[in-house]
Amino acid sequence: MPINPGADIEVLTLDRVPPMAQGYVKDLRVRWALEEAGLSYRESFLPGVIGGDKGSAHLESQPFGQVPIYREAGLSLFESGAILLHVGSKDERLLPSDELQRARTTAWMFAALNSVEPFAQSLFLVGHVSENKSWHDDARDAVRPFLQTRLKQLSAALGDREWLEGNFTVGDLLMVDVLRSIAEEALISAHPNLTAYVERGTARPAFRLALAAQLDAFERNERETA
Ligand SMILES: N[C@@H](CCC(=O)N[C@@H](CS)C(=O)NCC(=O)O)C(=O)O
Repeated sequence: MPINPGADIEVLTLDRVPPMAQGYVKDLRVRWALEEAGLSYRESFLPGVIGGDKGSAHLESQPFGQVPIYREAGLSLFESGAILLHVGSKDERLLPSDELQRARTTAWMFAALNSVEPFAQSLFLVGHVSENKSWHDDARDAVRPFLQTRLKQLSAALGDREWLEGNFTVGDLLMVDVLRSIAEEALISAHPNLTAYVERGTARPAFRLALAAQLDAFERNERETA
């Protein structure tokens, strides 16, 4: 339901990415939150490759030349965390209106973005840039323990709860999206409660719709420019 070319909310993403990144571009988080909230949005696509130079219009909206970008009635936002705080503020199921619960939810958002994602991305980046180098395995071996420690700590913090704080919130949405992007499956499967947590998150209808929308868009863009 939420994709609607006439919607006020606009989500901008790259028009194409390599196959291995499809399904993992961070506009997915925004699409997922909008689906959870039942808010309609339209999609727009920016030219450019990951890591490549971006045009000045793109840099004006996102100083680092990245996506997602979110627009709505005079507001232009970058950084997926900031966008999810904004979308969450429209639906108290995603970001509780109770002050204390909202503060705890926000802490988990920062935890996902600041305490877990940097290690997940380092492992990916190191693996990627060292792909054809003799030090590939050594580089990954050096980074992996940091992520393993974080996952062990997260697993202990989650325990046998369904979600991080009572009900599903944008804190869970971000954490699940970070965890599902970890390239080495074994790191997650070492913790059955994290495996189950990611499965619960990605089984949500809103996640399924968001993923399908992102994959459809890349397929459509490729077909149109073929
Ligand atoms: N901290 C940013 C990271 C966004 C990000 O990593 N975007 C990637 C796609 S998933 C991107 O746009 N890469 C293009 C580039 O860096 O050139 C956020 O959470 O919004």
